[in-house]
Amino acid sequence: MGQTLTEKILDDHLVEGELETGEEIGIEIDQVLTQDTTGTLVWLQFEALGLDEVQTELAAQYCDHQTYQFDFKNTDDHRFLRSAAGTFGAYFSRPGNGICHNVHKENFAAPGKTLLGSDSHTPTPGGLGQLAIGSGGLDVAVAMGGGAYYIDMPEVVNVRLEGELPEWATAKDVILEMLRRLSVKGGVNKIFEYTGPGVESLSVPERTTITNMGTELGATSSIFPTDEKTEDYLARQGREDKYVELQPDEDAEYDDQLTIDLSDLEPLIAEPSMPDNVVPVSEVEGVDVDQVMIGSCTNGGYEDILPAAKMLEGRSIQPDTEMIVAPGSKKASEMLAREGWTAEMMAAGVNYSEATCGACIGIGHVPGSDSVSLRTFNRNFEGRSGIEDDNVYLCSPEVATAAAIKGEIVDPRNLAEELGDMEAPGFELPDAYEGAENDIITPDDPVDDDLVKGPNIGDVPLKDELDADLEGEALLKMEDNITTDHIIPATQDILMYRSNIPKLSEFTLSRVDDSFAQRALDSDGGFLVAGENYGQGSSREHAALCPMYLGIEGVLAQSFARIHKANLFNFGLLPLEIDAEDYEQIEQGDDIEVVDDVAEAVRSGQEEFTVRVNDDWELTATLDASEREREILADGGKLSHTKKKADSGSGAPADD
Ligand code: MIC
Ligand code: SF4
Repeated sequence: MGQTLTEKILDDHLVEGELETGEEIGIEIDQVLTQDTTGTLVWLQFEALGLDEVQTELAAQYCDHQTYQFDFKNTDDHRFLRSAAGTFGAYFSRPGNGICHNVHKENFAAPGKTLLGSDSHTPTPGGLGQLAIGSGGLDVAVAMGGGAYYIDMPEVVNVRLEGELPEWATAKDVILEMLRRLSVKGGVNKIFEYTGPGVESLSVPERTTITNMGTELGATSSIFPTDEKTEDYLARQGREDKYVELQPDEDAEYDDQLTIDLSDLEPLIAEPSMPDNVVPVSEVEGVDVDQVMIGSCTNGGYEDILPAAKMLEGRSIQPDTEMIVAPGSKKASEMLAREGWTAEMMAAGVNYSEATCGACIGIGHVPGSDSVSLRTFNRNFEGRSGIEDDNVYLCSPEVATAAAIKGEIVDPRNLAEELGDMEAPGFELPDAYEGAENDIITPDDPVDDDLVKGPNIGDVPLKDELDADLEGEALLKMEDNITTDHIIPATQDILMYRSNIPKLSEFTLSRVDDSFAQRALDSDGGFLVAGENYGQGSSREHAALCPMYLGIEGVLAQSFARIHKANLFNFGLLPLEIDAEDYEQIEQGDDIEVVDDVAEAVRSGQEEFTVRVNDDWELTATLDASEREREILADGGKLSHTKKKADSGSGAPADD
């Protein structure tokens, strides 16, 4: 039987298990990436594991999320990260050099290689045939130390692309169409493999817009085959030697299949406040727009900003609409500046930002109260922009720019007709990706060779082994699709404590209930209760670590998002699945007791647990975990588990 492209790459990297859907597999990791807000913990954990040198082919540390350095704590984090990269042997991309996914794509992404990153949009280089996966930071630290990365073998879904995109429809509309059809839960434990005749009509940057935002489907990864377009793209970066031809076998068998005819697509938009609230732009025409932003790891490339610049040439944006362009990389910025496009955009009224994530997580350009913001980003979770009750729409650069020109949401096809002289800008690659050559410090030429820790950089807390008795109050009951942005928001006031867990924990779930952290500290243990898809969104392991620090013992949810569930294991919190009826019946404040000898049951492979509520009624909860995950959980998390194994001589720190 033939293999899918995913299976081929996994097969090449398999160190444990078999490629059978749902079975746990261990794979070797070739490249890792981390960024500033998850990276500090990655390196502190790397240090705590007693590791002293990066073992992967390549490791890259980016400083991209909080580059404005409003507070010395951010600057100290960046200095620590530079020192860690220098000390342990990673590339260091300086603050302001751009978003990790964009800079990685421009400099290091390689077809056929595996990439693990402590950021949920790590799958971006799937657009050029790399198998890239997002994970919690501790998994990245272990992989960087030479350990395997473990996942349940995902279902591989074939997305067959046919036809070609019509004018004004873009790659963003392809992924918005996927979200419209499948929802933010539709990709959990799946890898989307794009095939079919439509693939060759898409350039690599268009493909990476699709693979990047596959994360919003909850997918483990997304990947395209490679072809002349991939080779040409790498050649423009001066990296043609990295090209490898990769295709699925003709008789490959997929777990599922869907077809998108590109020629049927039209400009789409995700309405507030979920990326899957997708409708045709024509349905929401006329909504007044206060702010337009082009940028992010989804649509912040040179090739994404160029269409906006072309649309704006010789025109002005509306006086009551602000438009901000935040390029994804300094290279893109430098190229656009050298070609004169930056000046064109400025002349049209655009504010030009440094290359940063920034506004995507509410750092800068926070929308005004009761206002509408159109963004080319990938997430519009409520409050993520920095203000509660925000109205953030997600769309392509073309739709965003049309709104800035008109001052309201408009289908760009209608605007073009109205203006008479605005052509569809199309999609164009630069002849050569050149610029920002001075902003990556190589491991061969490091600036520092010793760790530099400012006063805000603390230690990583450890948890004790799992107890036999687990009981406590249901401290918070939450609905479906709770994001890690709800659990630990990433806005500036909070983000600066990413390396200071006691302080950061004070903000845990504050967006849901601001009395939660104190109530958790005051109680002796306790549980969280949630609906479906708990922990979707960002990979931030702080969303498990902070509840752990506050004494939370476990989470009872209808279902979990993949990365967050792995993080719960990594920090020793028991993730139990419950059914919809029991979820309805449990109330906040109820007493929860897991009846069995929990430590023993977890280690022995028990799947069903009896949970007694208020000493009054019982429910059955399920623990879906591999043997490895059970050991980690019972030992009090992955750090304790790995240390324990090393102390007992049963494995090198990096063995798991
Ligand atoms: C995000 O888009 O939410 C982030 C900020 O990039 C996160 C990482 C983080 O929380 O630092 C992610 O996607 O993993
Ligand atoms: Fe940065 Fe936003 Fe991309 Fe996350 S989604 S990496 S915050 S640009």
